[in-house]
Amino acid sequence: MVPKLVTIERHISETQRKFPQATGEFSALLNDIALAAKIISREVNKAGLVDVLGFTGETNVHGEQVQKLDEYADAIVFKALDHTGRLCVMASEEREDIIPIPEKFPSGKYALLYDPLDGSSNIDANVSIGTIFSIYRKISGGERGLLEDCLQKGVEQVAAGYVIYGSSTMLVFTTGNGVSGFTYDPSVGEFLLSHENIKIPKRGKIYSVNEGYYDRWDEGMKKYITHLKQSDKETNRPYSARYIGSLVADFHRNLLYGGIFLYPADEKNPKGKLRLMYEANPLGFIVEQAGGYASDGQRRVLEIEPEDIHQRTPLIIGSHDDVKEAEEFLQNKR
Ligand code: P6P
Repeated sequence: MVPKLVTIERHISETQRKFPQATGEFSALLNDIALAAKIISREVNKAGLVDVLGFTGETNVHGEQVQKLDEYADAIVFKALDHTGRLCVMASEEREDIIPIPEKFPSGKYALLYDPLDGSSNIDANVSIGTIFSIYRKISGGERGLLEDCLQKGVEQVAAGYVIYGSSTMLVFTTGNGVSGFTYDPSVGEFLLSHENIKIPKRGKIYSVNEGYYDRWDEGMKKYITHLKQSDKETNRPYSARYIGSLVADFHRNLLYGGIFLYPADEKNPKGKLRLMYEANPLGFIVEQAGGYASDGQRRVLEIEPEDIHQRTPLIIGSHDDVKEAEEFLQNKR
């Protein structure tokens, strides 16, 4: 029997029949992103063989050493999307300011924010890394996009997704009608539907946090992690500790198996380490569409009013009941 071969185009056209507000624009935009993912995947998968490893000697806007693959992925995403006429503006983790669409190309209806290669410090160790993206509708007047098109609350996203470059390359995204996962088949050069309508278990038994920072945490965080380590048959405790140190990989495992990922505020990072606009918001949109929840410890991440495209936020994300329980500890209610 020939398996049902559902490509991204077919899946979106079938979805948009059920949800008329989804437009063909999404198909095209997500296919442009899929093209970038295919090219980045090729480079990531041969990184050990070709001289794309090693530092460029430059640092990015955050003062972090930039690996060649970071720059490469950033440029690939930009080049795959700059001429399509679907975007009015872009913003990238690798670039200080918003990225205008070149005048020679038409401007479109959407703004794209992206982290071209998250977890890139793990490249040399062959650990899974990822690309994360977030899409908003243009809200500013005039033809070309502006900063305000990029600085919208997470609840305003119209689509979000990530690519995980692991044992296989997967594209996981939502357009607000559930979460779908596509696995790349290099032999045909297509992403094929492999995980339809992903739902995260309401409660998991995995927790993901860098416990090396224990001494920097506040009391609520220390009590929560201690709580997870105590045995309790009813709530499946003790939980198992799983921490890859690559956000997309940790998030993806918890999305499929259930669990909670925490990168809280601490003495050294009062706003946490992760970025709101191109890490917390897109993953927050995805996890909520899958039945989970994302918080900064005090409130829903998607409700945070952004002030800067690179602003950081604490991120507690994963199974709904786990994140809600963590909030109780972090708000010192337990
Ligand atoms: P730490 C990778 O550098 C990253 O940005 C995320 O992918 C990951 O979740 C986090 O930082 C790991 O940070 O402080 O635990 O090494």
